[in-house]
Amino acid sequence: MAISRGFRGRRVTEDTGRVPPGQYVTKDFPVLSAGPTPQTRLDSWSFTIRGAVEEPVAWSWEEFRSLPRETFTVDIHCVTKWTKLGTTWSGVSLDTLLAAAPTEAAFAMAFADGGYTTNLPLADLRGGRAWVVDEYHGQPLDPEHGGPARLLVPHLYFWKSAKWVRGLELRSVDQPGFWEMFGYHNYGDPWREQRYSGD
Ligand SMILES: Nc1nc2c(c(=O)[nH]1)N[C@H]1C(S)=C(S)[C@@H](COP(=O)(O)O)O[C@H]1N2
Ligand SMILES: [Mo]
Repeated sequence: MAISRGFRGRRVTEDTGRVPPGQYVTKDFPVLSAGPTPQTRLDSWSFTIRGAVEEPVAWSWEEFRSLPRETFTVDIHCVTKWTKLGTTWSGVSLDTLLAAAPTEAAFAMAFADGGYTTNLPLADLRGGRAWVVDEYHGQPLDPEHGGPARLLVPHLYFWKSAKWVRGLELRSVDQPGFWEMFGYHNYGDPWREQRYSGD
């Protein structure tokens, strides 16, 4: 049987430097949700930064859409071992959002419609490494992939990229989010294979 070159996984080998240990490359975009896809009307959507801030700050959908935007291409890595290379997103940098909420806090809990949460060091949301995205490859983000807007933190495993994100609660003390409470690693660096607590 003839096997076409494209099916032998050469691409995986070529891109070895881009694929973290234990991951395989997929062209699909799997959907992984712990519950049903919430339906949030844009006129009742907001993104809020609250908690350890002087004043909570919130953006309506219109306000969010008028913030300075970035389009960027990154690789994403799911703890279930798929990696998707070269995904292009548009949205607002967390640097832009956090600039409106001066804080001494070192941690954030992202919260989302449907009740999902995930915890991150605030430092990982700064430095041009994290966004709230609402477009994928030039189209509005599909609800099943987190639309209208999701967190995107591509340098950590994809469970840290909360779909249907509605805000951040800033905290001086770190606490585990949804999957972190169920045994996922607290930090989740794919290059160090921090999949489960104890890794
Ligand atoms: N709100 C919410 N965000 C979530 C999840 C979820 O269940 N609910 N699953 C996480 C996990 S485990 C992964 S791998 C990615 C999957 O995103 P996708 O469905 O767009 O591939 O979303 C993350 N964000
Ligand atoms: Mo995941």
